Amino acid sequence: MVALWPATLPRIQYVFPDAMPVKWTEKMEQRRADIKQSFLHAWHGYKKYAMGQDELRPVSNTYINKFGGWGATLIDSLTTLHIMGLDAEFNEALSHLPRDFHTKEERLSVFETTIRHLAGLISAYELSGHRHKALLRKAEALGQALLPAFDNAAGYPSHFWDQSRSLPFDDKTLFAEVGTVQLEGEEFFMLSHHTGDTRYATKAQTITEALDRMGYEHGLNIPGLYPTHMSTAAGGRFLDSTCTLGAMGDSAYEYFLKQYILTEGMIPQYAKMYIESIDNVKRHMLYQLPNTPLLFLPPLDTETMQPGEEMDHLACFAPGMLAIGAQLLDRPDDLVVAEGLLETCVYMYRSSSTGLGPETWRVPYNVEPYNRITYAKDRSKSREWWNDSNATVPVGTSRNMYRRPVTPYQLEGPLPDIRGKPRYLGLDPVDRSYMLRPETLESIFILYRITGDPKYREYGWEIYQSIEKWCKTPSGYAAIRDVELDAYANGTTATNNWIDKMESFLLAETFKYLYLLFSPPDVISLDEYVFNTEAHPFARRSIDWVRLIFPGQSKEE
Ligand code: DMJ
Repeated sequence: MVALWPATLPRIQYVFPDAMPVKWTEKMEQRRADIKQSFLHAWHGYKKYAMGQDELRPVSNTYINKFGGWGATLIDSLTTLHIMGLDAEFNEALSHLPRDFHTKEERLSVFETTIRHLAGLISAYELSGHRHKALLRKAEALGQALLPAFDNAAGYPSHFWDQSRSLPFDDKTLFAEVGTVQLEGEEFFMLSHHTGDTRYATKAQTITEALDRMGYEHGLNIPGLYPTHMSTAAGGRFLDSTCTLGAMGDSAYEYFLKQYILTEGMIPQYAKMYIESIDNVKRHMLYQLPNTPLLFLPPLDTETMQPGEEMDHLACFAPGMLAIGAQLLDRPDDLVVAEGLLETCVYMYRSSSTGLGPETWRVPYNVEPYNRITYAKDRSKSREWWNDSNATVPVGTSRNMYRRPVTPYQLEGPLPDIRGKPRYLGLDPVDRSYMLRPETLESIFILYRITGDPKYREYGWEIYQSIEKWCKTPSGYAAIRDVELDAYANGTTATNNWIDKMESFLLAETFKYLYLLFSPPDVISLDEYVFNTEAHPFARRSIDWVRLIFPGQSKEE
């Protein structure tokens, strides 16, 4: 691991007790070991049937290329291999890195290539102590291959890029993709930092400046609530009015905050943009199911002010983001909201017959706009939503904010099962597939590290067991068609619920967050690292970010 340094921003993680009871520690270590074996199962299947290709197809034992054919899973797995201490596998993976980054694909996703490949390479370079220069050389080659995709009037990354003709697929892109390359701007910042070539950081900052200047004339109806579709033509205006923290919007908000962390608070602009967005998200987009702790974050049409009817799994990254922002920017209510949103995401897992969460679900018709005071009252009178009156699980813990002592070893045995119970009225899955997505586990990991509440480990463990039960194939892990398997008549089995698909984020994110959830809290501490949206950690460090991002200017100028 790279050398650590004292952060100047407020502490993020909970102060965990130095020693835990041996029995409890052993149990957590066993879980961590099991998760590592699961990751290895997927890695070995990929290695056997798909090494160097983008994705294993875990049912047919074939492969598919859809990210340039450069070995998306291989590159996306590097950081997890390293964190899990799988040195032989890590070194073997290095010998299979692509020779170059040329592709004949007409629709190369600039966003996916940046978050998976570019971030994967730079983060692996850092984690392995800067020893493997090939990782940095590859990252630079990839960075150079991607730069022309920003050559449009707006300076935004194209959505799809035709590399061989050096042409965009069309003149449209997505807010999540525009906003996210800022951190890949982190990658781009990091690339500039490691190579000394400031072009990457400048590209990223140009986008931040453009977003920061956006107003009504660009199609922005409410400050900080950016719609999803954007034009890459001059002016770079929005093409629709729907704002979401789910698909097509998600990681841009995440990156406002993470850029602030990466640059160690030296550039207040990022925090300002984050706060503006989150304040308006809470004001206009957040709902509570009355008398429950469940919160919802559906999309909003910022023109008609009509909320969407569904919430998607992708939005379940938001609790983790809000919790980190709460700690760093002294926003205690954001932690309350984070916990409430995560309860909803977890509820969708725990209430399904497979224990896995659907891709999308309906927001109940009787939700009410979030109100801090009503919500606090409802929370104080309701016990944990899954805790029956006769349940015996003591989950009394603390929130880091208030620094009460935590007693994780009191949590013995499984959480009460709620599967037999009817769901809250109207809270039903819509798209019932589970795509092996990480967002809920990501937030569970972050909330655990921030609150120290042991229930989060139990939530994570249940999800892991469900993945093992329903998704494991002889060569890897498959996405599944229906999290409500019982809905199938005629004895449908786990096997014919499988989809022949194993996205690289299973190895990059899902298993990594699970593994870290059961690791000691100083393993990739949130006070030392910031994750990109694909769970590749970058070491926080004290460098002259201002000079890097605004070349030619110094702090004094
Ligand atoms: C990942 O590639 C990243 O987490 C991205 O930000 C959103 N979608 C997938 C996982 O669901």
